[in-house]
Amino acid sequence: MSKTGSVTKTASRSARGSGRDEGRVSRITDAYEKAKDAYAAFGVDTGKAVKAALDLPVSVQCWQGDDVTGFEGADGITGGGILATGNYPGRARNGDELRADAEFAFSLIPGKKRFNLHMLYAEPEGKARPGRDELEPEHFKKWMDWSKKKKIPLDFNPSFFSHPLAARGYTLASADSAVRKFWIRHGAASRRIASAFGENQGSPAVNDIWIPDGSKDMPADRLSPRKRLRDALDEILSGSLPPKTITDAVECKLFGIGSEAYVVGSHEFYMGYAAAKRIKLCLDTGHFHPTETIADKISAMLLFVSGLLIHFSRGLRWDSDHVAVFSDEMRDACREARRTGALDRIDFSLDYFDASINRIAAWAIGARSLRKALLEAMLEPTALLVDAEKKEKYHRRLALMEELKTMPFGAVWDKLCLDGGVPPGADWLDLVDGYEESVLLKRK
Ligand code: RNT
Ligand code: ZN
Repeated sequence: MSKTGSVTKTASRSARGSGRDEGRVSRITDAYEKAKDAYAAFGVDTGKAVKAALDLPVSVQCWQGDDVTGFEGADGITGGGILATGNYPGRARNGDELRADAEFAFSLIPGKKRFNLHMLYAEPEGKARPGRDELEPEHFKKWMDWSKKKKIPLDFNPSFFSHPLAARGYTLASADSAVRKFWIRHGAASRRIASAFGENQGSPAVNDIWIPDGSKDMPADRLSPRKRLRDALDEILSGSLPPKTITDAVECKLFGIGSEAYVVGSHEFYMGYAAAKRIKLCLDTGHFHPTETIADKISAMLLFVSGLLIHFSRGLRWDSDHVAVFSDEMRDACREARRTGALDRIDFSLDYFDASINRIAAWAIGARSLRKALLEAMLEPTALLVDAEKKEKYHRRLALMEELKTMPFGAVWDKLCLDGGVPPGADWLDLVDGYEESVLLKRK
């Protein structure tokens, strides 16, 4: 490349990337002012909506940064139905790289962020690595220090997969009591670590229990594993920890790789369990039948569980973990979440892992999409819709819903990006290219 070419490229990168190019900013501001009037005609205050959307925390999943590998020396070997496919260069290989990548990704994602860790990402000192049932908060000291310094609260997950004791397909529901007890100790340890995160950050860390247990083919006994899972969960959750430090959640699933015929922790199982225990239920958008979406479940479940954790993912044929996008499902779920008026009981998070594209872009695509969907939800003139409904003017309700789809939403989104201090539009892509060149491609 010629010298001039490279200089021009760099200059345009930084101007577009920063979003501070004056012409660009004033074009965005002009478009926003017009959009503001258009929304005001429906009684919507765009300024308030932008602020409210920026204020909702989005929990970003650490595992997109390294293909759910973790730091146990597994080197890309996963199991228990967790399978990242693809071979894009630049995977984070240790905690420092993962933290650096996450920080860079955060600079592209507007609004409040949290970071979601798994037990696999412990960084114990010394040679002998403690077993997964022996891990303690001290093994996450680097994460906690980073979290405090960067003001990024942490969430957590026990890891019931990619482990020899998960190889037979059953963990907490295992008929082998030694296996089951190991995983019960693991689950209990994860809660103590999450609670330490909560203490450190001054707000609860969500600890989400998902297990892969299930059967490839039709089981003859569906009940016994479910009884064992119920009892194991009871044991794990019996440890009393200050509620201001930890929020317990359980995650259901329809099927996984190797558990096509039967999943112990199915939707009905955890729906019942979370309701009985008054804990949070995790709804992962990739964990239901292909035409089944989660939006309608939100208001139903909120009546019976303490709250919801939503994992935004994207099911595609056999996979439940494609990068989340601004889909009808995501938009419907965010709208429904807001309409319930219970946003304080709902945690928004991302759960996918794609190793075939730039991993930082994967983070940014999902998180920006989710923030967009939250903004769109905040911009809805819900009172108008409800009013039409109350008056049984259903044509009016439907017509308004249709009109709202073509509002100048993009202009408000760009303004949100500026207010959130991140690049508007597609400007962030050049920054990703720069980071790929200078950091990711140097990793061998
Ligand atoms: C798996 C669940 C679970 C995991 C993460 C890594 O199907 O969705 O949430 O994806 O914990
Ligand atoms: Zn999930």
